[in-house]
Amino acid sequence: MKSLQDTDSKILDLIKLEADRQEYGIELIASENYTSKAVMEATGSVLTNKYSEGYVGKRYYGGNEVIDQVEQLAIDRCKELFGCEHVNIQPLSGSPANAAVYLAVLNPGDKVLGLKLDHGGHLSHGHPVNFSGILYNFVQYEVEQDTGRIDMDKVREIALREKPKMILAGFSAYSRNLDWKRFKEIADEVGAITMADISHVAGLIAGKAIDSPVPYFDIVTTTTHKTLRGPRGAIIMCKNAYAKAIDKGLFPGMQGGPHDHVNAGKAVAFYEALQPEFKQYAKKVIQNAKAMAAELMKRGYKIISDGTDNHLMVVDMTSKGVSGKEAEVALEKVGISTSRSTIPFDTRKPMDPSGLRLGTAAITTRGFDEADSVTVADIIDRTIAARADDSALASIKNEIIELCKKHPLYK
Ligand code: DSN
Repeated sequence: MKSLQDTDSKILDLIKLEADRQEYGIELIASENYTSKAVMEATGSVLTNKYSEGYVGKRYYGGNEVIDQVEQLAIDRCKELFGCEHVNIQPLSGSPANAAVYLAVLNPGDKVLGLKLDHGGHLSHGHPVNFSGILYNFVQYEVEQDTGRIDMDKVREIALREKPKMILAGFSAYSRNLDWKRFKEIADEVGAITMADISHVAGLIAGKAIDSPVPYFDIVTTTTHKTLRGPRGAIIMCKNAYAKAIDKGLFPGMQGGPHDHVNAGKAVAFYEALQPEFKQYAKKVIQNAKAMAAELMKRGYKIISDGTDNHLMVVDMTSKGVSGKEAEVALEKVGISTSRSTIPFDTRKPMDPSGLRLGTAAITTRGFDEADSVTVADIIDRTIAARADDSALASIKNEIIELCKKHPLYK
């Protein structure tokens, strides 16, 4: 068998270029992180060769005695990590996980409450262009214009009025903690199923830095590659009462063969997240985000909800006279990766919205502390101010390379 070096130098060179980009750039995309080499070894292993449709001990293919052990290990570790009753570790990613849940517990046309996309929700939480909004009757709740926060009394009002079959709590761009208990109380009042999508904050929950919906909610989905720092993929946790429906919804309902190499990577990530250092990591992610947000606000940047409780913040860049896209492009020139974002009640279009979403999961993994996070805020501010000055941007880029060298990643 030949290696990449022997067969495809083009792809090998591109991988090296991307490794350099990651090593010498500052990653502030809130949904990204750096996995360990151990996670990458598992995902790059021979497990990629196997077909194993079905579940542990009940496969539709032979030769699965090792895969069964891999999957069972991932399940056991996940249960220990999150304290869930049941988990399906096969979802390929976040949207398929959510789709499998809907398929398992809803009928097309059923009513669901979910947070609106431009208020911090996710496409798969009922946006009209997404399968979720096309197949199901999502009613969207919002954040308040003056506080940037979800008002739980309003969620209750909507729930009492709409009587949804399911209430979905979760986000991809909301920087405040959700009141899981209150969501559950409201759901109980109207007889709704509770579903949480903790994709963004799963690592913070696993590291016990913020509260978990697992004790309260019927179903909890999460991707595994954001703050949880595993391979790209997802899981669905649920109460035992939903286990059969969820497993059937995922396979054969939604997916075919699981990606066993990725599931092995998930098992490694769960093991890593069970170690005491991961608790420190989760705590530091939040400290770094708070430090960065405070510094940006000190410099006149408007942050939605005026700060953060988690790893992310959404900055209204129009407070500095630039759009989210202009800011993203300027920052990319100096080696800082960010993602433009709509802000609540945005008057601009999604391709060029008002906001910029920043997150500290990745920089914390490479060892940035609060002082470094303040430095990053300073660099962001100087980059935005110098966005038309190529020589100033070139010198900031060098500064960033030096900062990254102080915190080596894989090299
Ligand atoms: N694309 C992810 C994010 O950036 O939040 C969510 O799917």
